[in-house]
Amino acid sequence: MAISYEELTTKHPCYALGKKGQTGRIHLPISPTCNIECKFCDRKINDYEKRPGVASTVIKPEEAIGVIARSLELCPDITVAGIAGPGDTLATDYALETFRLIKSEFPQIIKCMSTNGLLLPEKAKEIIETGIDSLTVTVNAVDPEIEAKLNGGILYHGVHYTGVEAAEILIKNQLEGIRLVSAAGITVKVNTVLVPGINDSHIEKIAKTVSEAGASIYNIIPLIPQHELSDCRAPSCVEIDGARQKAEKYIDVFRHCQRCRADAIGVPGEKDYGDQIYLKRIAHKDTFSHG
Ligand code: CLF
Ligand code: SF4
Repeated sequence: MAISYEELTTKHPCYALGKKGQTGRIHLPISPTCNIECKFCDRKINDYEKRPGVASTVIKPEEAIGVIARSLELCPDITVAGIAGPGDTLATDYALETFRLIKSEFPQIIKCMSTNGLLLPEKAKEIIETGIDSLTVTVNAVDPEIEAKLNGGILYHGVHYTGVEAAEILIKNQLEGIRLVSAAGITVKVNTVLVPGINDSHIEKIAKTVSEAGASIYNIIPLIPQHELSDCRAPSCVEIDGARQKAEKYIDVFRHCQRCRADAIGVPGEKDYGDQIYLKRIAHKDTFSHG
């Protein structure tokens, strides 16, 4: 049985309501490839950028166990093992394979998975059987016309779809997947990248729709302009706060997101141990986040 939402709010740093959580998470950079084309995403392997989609290296499922053991020694506050990239966790089988290993080696660790949701309906049964405790789905729009401005295309069952057609498939699968997974008792969090001028007046609709589908908590992540959306601007603090207040009418809102790298280790927003476990990180550069 997956850990309850109530328990997650005290044991999982990304489900903390009110003040920032004090527990830690380890991100395992297991999933190398992606099956959709977010226009703000620039996936990279490097040591210096601090944002989702970036990792120093990609590791194999069997390497994850040693990585977790070393991380727990360095940071005993870690309660969560998350997989959030650098690509999509369902585009390959590595993430679910890794979670099965974690379940037998570290049964006390919360298993947290993040996905774009394209393959969620067909993988829901396996996710439930694997014993995932918390699932994040990134939903940037529930209107295909808006989603098409944020995502160029999808590769779905060997066919490349683009524009509104791609967006319709993606949104349908995300919502159906959220329904299936949440109905099995797994807590679902939804992340939305807030992009001024594209989805900023659509946040209320997303929050209402995902809440009705079964999501428990919502995380609005400010865009860091890059890639095809490099001409967009980042939302201001006032805009982010306004969006959160609108969403809160329908669903609990998480407010402490740190826009983590796919190989972050430690308590979010505090010391990061990733450079002691993975490759050495040599510099820092501000960039974008997709959650
Ligand atoms: Fe990682 Fe994401 Fe799990 Fe957290 S991060 S897979 S839910 S363990 Fe957390 Fe980092 Fe924000 Fe993500 S602070 S980017 S919301
Ligand atoms: Fe894939 Fe995530 Fe990048 Fe979107 S943001 S293209 S889901 S890796």
